[in-house]
Amino acid sequence: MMNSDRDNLFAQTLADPGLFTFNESVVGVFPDMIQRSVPGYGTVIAMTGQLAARHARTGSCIVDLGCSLGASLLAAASHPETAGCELIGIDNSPAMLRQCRSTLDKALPNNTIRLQTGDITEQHYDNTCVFIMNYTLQFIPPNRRLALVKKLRDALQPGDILILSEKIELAEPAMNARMIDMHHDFKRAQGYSDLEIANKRQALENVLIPETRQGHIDRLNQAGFSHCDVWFQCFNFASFIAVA
Ligand code: GEK
Repeated sequence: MMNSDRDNLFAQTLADPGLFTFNESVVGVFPDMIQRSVPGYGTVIAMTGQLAARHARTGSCIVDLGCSLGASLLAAASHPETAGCELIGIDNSPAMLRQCRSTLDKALPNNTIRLQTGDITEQHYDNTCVFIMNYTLQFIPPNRRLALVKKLRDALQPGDILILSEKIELAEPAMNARMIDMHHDFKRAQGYSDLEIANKRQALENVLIPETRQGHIDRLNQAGFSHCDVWFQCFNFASFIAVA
């Protein structure tokens, strides 16, 4: 794991909880926060690198959408098969990308990874073999998700892939409630207090909008992907592979 301050952003009762944003204070604790909040995160990032390596095509791009501090880019770059590809990270938080640049340069001096500040729904994409979108589509307004996924599909050749990881909702309400409880148990076991868990939940309300596994699979098919399935799930966090 990258070095990181401990996340205690939600440890106090919040007078004005506001909406969750990816600002400087989040950036400082981000690696600790995501590791202790997303069950299976380390596995997903490592396997993302492996999947990117298997699908790397020389002369094309591997693009990480919502790259945050570049964990997936580093995982991809650690495989020699990706050396013939251009690695690109896109994020709309300038604070996040500043820290990402310094993290990447420390870990991989002389790297040629390109970082772009911008909204992933507004970019033009082409000549890509692997799109990585780990825990980012959930922050895009639902009515803009299909257009984005279609754009990604159109920039891929048959056999190329999209790796998509998301917090999901379970179709059956009782099972959904159980999964949420299991996730909260995980966070408690990671040292978060009940107050922190409740505050974070409130801050993410209407900001992080999860969908069901089937909802994601239907959209991927509708966007023109030929095959898709879940390759990893831990509680209510799932990772999909969609093959163009
Ligand atoms: C990881 N993938 O470590 N355009 C660009 N970036 C965006 C947008 C947008 N419209 N909306 C949100 N972001 C990373 C983790 S974090 C997930 C991804 C989380 C960015 C936002 O700035 C943040 O860096 C990232 O998407 C989501 O595997 O914090 O739960």
